[in-house]
Amino acid sequence: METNRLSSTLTAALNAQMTNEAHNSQIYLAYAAWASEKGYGGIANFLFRHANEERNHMMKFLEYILKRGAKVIITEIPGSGVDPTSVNDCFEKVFKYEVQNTTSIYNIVNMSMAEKDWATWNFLQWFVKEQTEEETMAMDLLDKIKVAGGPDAKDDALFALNNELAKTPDDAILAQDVTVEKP
Ligand code: OFO
Repeated sequence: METNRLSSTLTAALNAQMTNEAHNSQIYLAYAAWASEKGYGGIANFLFRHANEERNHMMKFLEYILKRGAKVIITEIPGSGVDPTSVNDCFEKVFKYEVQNTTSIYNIVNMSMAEKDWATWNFLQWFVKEQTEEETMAMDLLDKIKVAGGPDAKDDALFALNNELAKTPDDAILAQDVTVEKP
């Protein structure tokens, strides 16, 4: 008896997204190692934690494909590309990759809607929210580096930023969580 509840199109798209999440994890991992090598332990810690988050996202896609009775296909994970040239470049790249990932998630949302596969549509809403959070996190990073001097940030400003990021919470605050008391 056929128990697969995913179309072949969505199976391919969800498998590809599973690999995208693994790829993003590799990128955070590489940037964390780069930051650590440069002596930015706090920034490295922040990026290592995000590498784990992306790995968790990969697992969610894997589990969803399995739970819907479809085939998980594990492929090669692309490399992380070239190292950042500076902290500013690192944060700009993080933002760029997060936006790319959002676009990719939105494409699968569109596909699930076209197929009226509401289970997949519903599953993906968690990621829509997560990507909003991660884009906010990346924008916050860019704001912080901008205040520190952007591409011209001096060592003392980078030192302060490094210390701050070691303690920065993993989750950004979303607009829908804001109240008058807690703006
Ligand atoms: Fe998987 O959340 Fe970012 O990319």
